[in-house]
Amino acid sequence: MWIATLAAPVMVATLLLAASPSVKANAPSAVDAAVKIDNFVFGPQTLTVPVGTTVTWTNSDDIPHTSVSTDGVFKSKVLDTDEKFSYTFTKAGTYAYYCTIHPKMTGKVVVQ
Ligand SMILES: [Cu+2]
Repeated sequence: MWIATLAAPVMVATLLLAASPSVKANAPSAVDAAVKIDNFVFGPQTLTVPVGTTVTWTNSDDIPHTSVSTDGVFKSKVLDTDEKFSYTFTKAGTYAYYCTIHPKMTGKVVVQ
């Protein structure tokens, strides 16, 4: 009796924990994803998304950055703090990009 009372909430918690990742995995294809620019880093550095996803870069840094495709597929303007740039990926592939102001800042979008 005592054990059953204790076990019930634990079981509920376990079920909730087990359920949350599968809920995400079963959700319809994402239509948007985000890259945050902060402290001279694109995060996540590699973003994997389904075809048709709109990716939005947000500059959370206090200095300007850009997001420019290495292959010329997309090119943001200079983004000041809190400015955003979006691009919709309609073809599968790997899209490397960098910040033209700080070329050592690089990132990648993998479209599947
Ligand atoms: Cu930069």
